[in-house]
Amino acid sequence: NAQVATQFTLSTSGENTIRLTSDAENNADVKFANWDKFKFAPIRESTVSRAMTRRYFADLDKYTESDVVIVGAGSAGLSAAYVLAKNRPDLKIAIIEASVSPGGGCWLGGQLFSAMVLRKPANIFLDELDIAYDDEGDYVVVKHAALFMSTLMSKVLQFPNVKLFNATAVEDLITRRDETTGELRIAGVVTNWTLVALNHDTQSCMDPNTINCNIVLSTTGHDGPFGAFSAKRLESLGKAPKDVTQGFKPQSEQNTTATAPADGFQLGGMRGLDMNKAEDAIVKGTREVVPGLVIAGMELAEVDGSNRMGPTFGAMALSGVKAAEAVLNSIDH
Ligand code: AHZ
Repeated sequence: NAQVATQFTLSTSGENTIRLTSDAENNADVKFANWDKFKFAPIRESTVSRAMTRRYFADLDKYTESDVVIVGAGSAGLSAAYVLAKNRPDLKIAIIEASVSPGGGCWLGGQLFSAMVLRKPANIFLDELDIAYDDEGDYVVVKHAALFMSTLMSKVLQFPNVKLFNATAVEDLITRRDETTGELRIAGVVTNWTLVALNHDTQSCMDPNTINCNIVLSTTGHDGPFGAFSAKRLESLGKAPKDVTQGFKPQSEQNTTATAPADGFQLGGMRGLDMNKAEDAIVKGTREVVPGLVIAGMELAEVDGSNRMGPTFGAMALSGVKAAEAVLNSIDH
């Protein structure tokens, strides 16, 4: 008997039942619920308020000391969050996203087109997430960028050790100077509701909130109202990245003993579009830029002066994977 029956019970009365029966021989036989008798379970309004606020403030309390803070929930930040949360359930991972809707620039492939291109070997990450694609040889195509983003986001949000605080902007970094070495270290982030952060000019001072952590992973994309935030803060601190002073160079050409120029650090600034150069440079350049701060994704192009890649997304996923490695390396050593 090829009959398949699915039953969704909407109330315990047994009357409000949706029964969907598909019969291979007689096509679909759909029996609808008795909607006249339909009724939700009762609730008091304050119960809804408490259900939300109690959990939110418990999360704020819990994550105010985090192991990792990820700034920006775009493709790079969420890819890193996935790898970190999956491999290290012992870590508390807070994701701070300025927008109400997380996902960054990864809801469309490019312009207004749905399909999303990733160059190999980034398909390995799609396999890990169980996302289907067309294999076109050197590259693969996911039928809709939103399929990639929604799958990634849904997996990240299900990890018990991850909390996403959206509609919240990082507006500064917590910095500490090591008393013996004099070295500057990033020790957390300064946050505010995004709507407040956008209105500092129109309101009297509204002080921010803070989160301390062992390491910040900044993935705020390229320059914009909030974007490239940590890179710009580093510049204002006159703080040179650890490996390069200006412009991305292949590892072999990097002067690892380079120090900040006397007049401070200048951002490289994102350069013009070159898919072949850009994606390799972002993945290779992903690193702990200064102690306590890993930068990944397109924000790195602002630091290193590397090219933009436009609508190919493999580098965002794999930069996230490499960033997770850099975060763990920093935490464990
Ligand atoms: O809202 C931003 C977005 O979701 C968020 N964000 C930016 N500044 C923030 C701040 N505090 C909290 N100060 C902040 N959140 O960071 C997210 C960045 O996502 P994204 O998709 O823009 O960056 P990405 O590096 O993950 O991916 C970039 C993909 C590319 S490449 C490219 C090009 O070459 O032109 N364009 C895009 C969008």
